[in-house]
Amino acid sequence: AQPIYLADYTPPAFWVDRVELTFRLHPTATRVLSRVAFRPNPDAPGPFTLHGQDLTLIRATIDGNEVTPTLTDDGLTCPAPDAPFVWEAEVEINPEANKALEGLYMSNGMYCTQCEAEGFRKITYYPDRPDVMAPFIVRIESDLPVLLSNGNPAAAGEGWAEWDDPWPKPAYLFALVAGDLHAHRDSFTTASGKPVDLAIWVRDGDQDKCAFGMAALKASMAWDERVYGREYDLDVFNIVAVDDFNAGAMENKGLNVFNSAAVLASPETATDANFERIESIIAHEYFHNWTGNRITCRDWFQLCLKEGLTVYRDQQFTKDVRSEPVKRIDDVLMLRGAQFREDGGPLAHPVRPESFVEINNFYTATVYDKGAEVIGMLHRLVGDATYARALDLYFDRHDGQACTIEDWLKVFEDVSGRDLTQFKLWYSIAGTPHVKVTDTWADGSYTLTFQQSVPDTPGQTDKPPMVIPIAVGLLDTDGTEVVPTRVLELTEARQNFAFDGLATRPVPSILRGFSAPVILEQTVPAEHKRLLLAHDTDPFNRWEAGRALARQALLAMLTDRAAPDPAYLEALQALLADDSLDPAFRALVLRLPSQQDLTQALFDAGQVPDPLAIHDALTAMETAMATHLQADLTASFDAHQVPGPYRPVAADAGKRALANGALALLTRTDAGARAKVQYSDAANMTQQMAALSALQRIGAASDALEHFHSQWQHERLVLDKWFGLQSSLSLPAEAVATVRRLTEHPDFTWENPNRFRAVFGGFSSNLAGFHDPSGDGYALMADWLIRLDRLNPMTTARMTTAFGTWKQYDADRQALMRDALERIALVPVLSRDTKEMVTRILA
Ligand code: HT7
Ligand code: ZN
Repeated sequence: AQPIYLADYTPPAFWVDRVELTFRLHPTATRVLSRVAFRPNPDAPGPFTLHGQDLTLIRATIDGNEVTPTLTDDGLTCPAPDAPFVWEAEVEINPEANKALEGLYMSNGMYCTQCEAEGFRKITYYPDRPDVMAPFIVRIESDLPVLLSNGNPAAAGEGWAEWDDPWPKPAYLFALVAGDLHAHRDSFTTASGKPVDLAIWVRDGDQDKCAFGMAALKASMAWDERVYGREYDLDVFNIVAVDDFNAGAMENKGLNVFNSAAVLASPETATDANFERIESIIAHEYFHNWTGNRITCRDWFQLCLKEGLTVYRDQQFTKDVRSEPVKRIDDVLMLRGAQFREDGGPLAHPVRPESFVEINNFYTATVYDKGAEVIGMLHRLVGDATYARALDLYFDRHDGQACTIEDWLKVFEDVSGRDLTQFKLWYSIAGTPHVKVTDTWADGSYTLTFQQSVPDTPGQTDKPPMVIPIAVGLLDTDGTEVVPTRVLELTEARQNFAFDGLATRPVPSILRGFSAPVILEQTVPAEHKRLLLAHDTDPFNRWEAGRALARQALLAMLTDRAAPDPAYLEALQALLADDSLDPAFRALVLRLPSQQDLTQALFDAGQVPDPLAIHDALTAMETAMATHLQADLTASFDAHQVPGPYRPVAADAGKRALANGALALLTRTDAGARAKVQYSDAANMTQQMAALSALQRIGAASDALEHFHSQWQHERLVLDKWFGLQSSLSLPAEAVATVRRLTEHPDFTWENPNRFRAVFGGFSSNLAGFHDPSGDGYALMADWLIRLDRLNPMTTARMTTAFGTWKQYDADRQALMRDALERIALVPVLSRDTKEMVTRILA
């Protein structure tokens, strides 16, 4: 398949004024009748072509006259009038055979669609590109009791329903759902007094898992009014939970479709982390109504326009309704764990890519999370008031349009008066910038010198300096802040910033709040790190100092066979006991860097990471923590038990996180005694899973696992946890055999993406297991990716990223991983999605 280039964009040759669709639903032979009013685009004359894939064309007419289109590789073409005309077509599709879960498919007897990015072309012939926007009228004919589509309900009768979506939208936002579904209903009145009927539609038996999602939806609607001045614009807002889904959720206009795992929650079946994730995904999809739906993307290269902004908005929401510092730390952990890894390897690409073979492969951490960071930097650079004015202008100027990053930045230029030419590099330059900082002290003047550089990435070398906002504060050696946070703006390869009038040489706190997505290189003496951990007024850098101490101690264990650093353990002790600190924050400080973090740290230091040694160092450090901090951990564990009925609120979740962090450590030295008690007493899934994980990490979970399976065998989302926990936390020597055994389990319904991801996503995060020196882990993963690719290319392609870091390892492992990748690449009928990914990874 040939790449598509941003530079080759041309506007559509025909606009669409109105779409009418009729669906005669049938599991294997659904008929789709379309009636589309086209109008030639005088600015871009060209042939009349429509996208289409896996469709059987029954008949087509133009202005009522039968036509015989020429079928092409990706659709059809047909002579058409040079004036407005009506195209009508009837096609047949087979939803039951659709296991790729794009277009119209079936999941547990229910019909459901997924059209982003290019799934609508699997439903009917249409200009399936985001810059073609039109109002849709949809009629659904089926005996199923619930028939849903976008927009407002228009009419309904026995065996049919009609929906009218007045807001022009691209085809990727189309949705249809039909099934035997049950509604959890509520309502919301918008700021201007307009009532909106809300419903979450679920399978029978799931009705008791909707209340939290509904509350999150109402909170999101209120927040978008209060913070961004954005009201909802239809009479209804429907959410549907579906079990078979390739991602988290989809923002179809007025009819969001959610992976069950991203909306259903009860205290018994979902953990605190699940609740928080559900809240943020509901917010994210809801916020898309303005940033994505009302204003959409001109083409798929502009994906970050809607995704970066919407992630930024959902992050702001979570900061507001939970804890700002904790959310920032969580987001940075995610960013470094996924995006920095992507940016530093063969899959690196700019926030706005310039070419792709398969757009589904570009729904990445770079587009989403670095895209959000870029907006955060813009916000920081222009300030709150200007950001708010820019967003107002963006909504005013571009409502109803399909836009580009140029449109977005122009709004900021117009409002702020700034020239954003250099800032725009963030959208086109791949790779994480490195910022090296040194300092000097002379005659009462303290100078920070910054040097920035961006490493080479596939297809990009010799990169120019970027605009990098660096938030800095200064402390004295007693830990008192002597210069509060100031944002320094780097624009050159090397730059000095002087601070005068200081009595003594200060201790700098640099990149406060993680003010830019960069790798900061600085040599900080351990005593300064301890000072910052104890006293920095910036909570992010306080956590960061603890993190740096942990990393340093672990690297010393790995490279110099050092013992766990007692000074680090002492610093933790003081923090654990500091009840003025949010328990959720203390839980984060207690968490050690992951196996992935240490792999990357060793690789960056020019060493070859050994997954088993990393696993053992982490275990040894945890054991040392359990031994040296036993009294403090026990006190923390006891003091942060949450009595009474479970509530999924941040305050309680933070206490549970700290108690369960302590539990995981204490389990290292008590043979699982505490965890076993907690497991049998657990009254909610957070406590149950925390105990089970602690036991699994010391290889003592077999009885509890058996019990858990029999308790939860009928709850598919909980069973995913049972699979995921074993594949991700099995001890290195047992991991491959465990995963093989899991794939042979009768409940391993591998065509379901959640189940497949639970097993193989979990396995790929278990680095010491996946990278078993035999290569059996790689071979097992490759076998299953090859098998899944025949059914579901999108999920397969995403999971090939497990091999993305192959060049970081020793020669033997590299050879084994390369073999596995080449074996995938050589499959004769490999999907375009997976082919593109393995080719890029191998390059
Ligand atoms: N805009 C959506 C992205 C998406 C997707 C969702 C479900 C299945 C396939 C998908 N492909 C792309 C989700 C979001 O970012 O909100
Ligand atoms: Zn999104």
